[in-house]
This record gives sequence, C-alpha cells and structure tokens, in this order.
Amino acid sequence: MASTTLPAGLLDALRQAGRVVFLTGSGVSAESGVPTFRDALTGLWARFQPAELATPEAFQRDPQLVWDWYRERRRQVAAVAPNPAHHAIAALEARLPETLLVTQNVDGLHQRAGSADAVEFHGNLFTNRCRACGHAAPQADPELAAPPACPDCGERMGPGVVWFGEAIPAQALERAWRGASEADMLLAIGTSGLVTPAAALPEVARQGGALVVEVNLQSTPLSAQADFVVTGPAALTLPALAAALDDILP
Ligand code: BV8
Ligand code: ZN
Repeated sequence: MASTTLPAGLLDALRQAGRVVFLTGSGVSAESGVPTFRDALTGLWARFQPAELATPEAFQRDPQLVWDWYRERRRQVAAVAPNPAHHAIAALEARLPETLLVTQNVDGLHQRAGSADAVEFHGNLFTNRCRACGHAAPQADPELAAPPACPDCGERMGPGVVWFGEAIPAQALERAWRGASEADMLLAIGTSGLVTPAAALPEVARQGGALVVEVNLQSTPLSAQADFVVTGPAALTLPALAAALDDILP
C-alpha cells in the first residue's frame, strides 16, 4: 500500500484536540464507486445540469424524470459498500474523546460503516419527504418505480434529499453550526467547498479558534483556510491517519 506522509504537527494537534468535527463530501464515497454529484450526470443524464434535476421546480415540472434519476442513484448506492475512508472515520470517532460527523453525502455509507450518528446535511437517498406537509418516511426499496403518495395529505412525495433552493433541515443545520463553532479541529474531507451553507462550516470553525485540515486529491476554495493539507485519496490518507493516531494514543 503506498505510504502516506502526514503533515508534521497534524498528529499532535489531533491528539490534543478535544472536539473534532469531520465534514465530508462526495470525495469520501468516490472509492466506493459512487459517482460524485457532477459525475452522476453522465450517460442518460449527461444532457442535464444538477440544477435541472436537483430542484423542487424540476420535480414539479417532471416528477417521473427526477424520480428516475434518484432511483438510478439508489440502485448504484445499494450495490456498493463503504470504503476504507468511511471505516477510518468510524474508527477515529471511536478513538477520539468527542467527535461530530457532518456529511453532505446522501448515500448513507457512513452509517453502513458504523458512524451511527452522522448529521446528514443534505438528507438521505433512502428516505422520502412530502414537500406539501413535511411527512417523511424511509424508502428502503431502491426499485420503487414512481413517487409514492403522501399517507398524510395525498400529495406526491419526493426523495428525502435537500434540493438547491431548499433549506437545510433545521436540526442538522443547528447541530453542524454549533459543532463547528465549538470545535478544536475540523477536517474537511473530499469536498470541493462549492455548495453553501455547508462550505461555510470550516470558516465557522476557524472563527471559533479551531484548526482546519483539508483532505482532498487537489486544492479547493477551502485550501486557503486550512492549517494542514493532506493530499491523496481519502481511502489511503484517512486509514494512515487513524493508524498513526493509534500508534501514539495510550
Ligand atoms: C440553500 C443533495 C437557502 C441533492 C445537494 C445561485 C443560484 C441559486 C442558488 C445558489 C446560488 N448561489 C448559491 C446558491 C445556494 C446553493 C448553492 O450552494 N449552489 C451552488 C451550486 C453554487 N445552495 C443551496 O441551494 C442550499 N440551500 O441555500 O437554501 C434557503 C434558506 C432558507 C429557506 C429556503 C432556502 C442547498 C444545497 C444542497 C444541494 N443538495 N445534494 C442530491 O444529492 O441530489 S449538494 C450536492 O453537491 C452534494 O450533496 C454535494 O454536497 C455537493 C457537491 O457535489 P460534488 O461536487 O460531487 O462533491 P463535492 O463538491 O463534495 O466535490 C468532490 C470533492 O472530492 C472534490 O474536491 C474532489 O477533489 C474530491 N475527491 C474526489 N475523489 C476523492 C476526493 N477527495 C479525496 N479522496 C478521493 N478519492
Ligand atoms: Zn404530505
């Protein structure tokens, strides 16, 4: 396995950090074979932009088309497994005194890797939500062919994800914002920092006095805010970080 050199000082800073926040984007799921958000628009969907499918207006305009895209993504995710990056984050959560995992991903892979309490900032593919009355329900069957009717109000339900132009679920926003502002360290992993308000969390952490670590294949708009940069695939760099921490923790 290629060795990963961790930036000098990172391990000590992680060991001394009391409260650690992990903020993940689709780069964490890339090595499970889940296309990143933009990659998901290939093949059948190549002719669309995210905003043409991942919005309430798109669902109003053509519910079946939008539903089919989410059904395809549910199938893809149901067929893959968490990768070493997800498992390393679960291992770090178990080893560190106080952690919070905030994910922008909707694939549920962190939970399948053992991160039981992930804050799903953008919702979850395997749930449905009624935008008319707020009724929400799990939707385990990736093959459901059409949007189900809301059992409470009869309106058509859509995927339980946060579309562009929709508000972040209040509890997720509150937990993530408070966690970042109180953090001693925030690790931004596999996110391009393009989508707001998630992209503001590293700055919220810095304002609160936290150290910011970026784990990514390449630099992003968040790199300028980072005290440490770990470059490489998360499925390599995060297990290396977890193993190195194990070596120095009692
Ligand atoms: C809101 C769920 C207000 C859906 C997602 C102009 C016009 C209109 C709107 C806006 C505008 N400007 C700003 C906005 C706001 C908008 C926004 O940010 N737009 C962007 C595009 C400019 N935001 C919103 O609308 C948000 N809501 O603002 O509400 C409001 C307030 C009150 C009341 C009403 C309204 C809601 C945003 C949520 C959108 N939903 N997902 C679905 O999945 O279908 S976001 C979606 O895109 C993903 O969840 C992800 O978070 C995001 C980015 O996707 P990707 O590019 O795939 O992933 P990422 O960016 O994380 O990049 C991958 C990274 O990983 C890269 O850096 C890559 O280098 C790295 N990587 C790759 N492989 C690896 C790796 N790193 C390590 N290892 C590897 N192996
Ligand atoms: Zn309803």
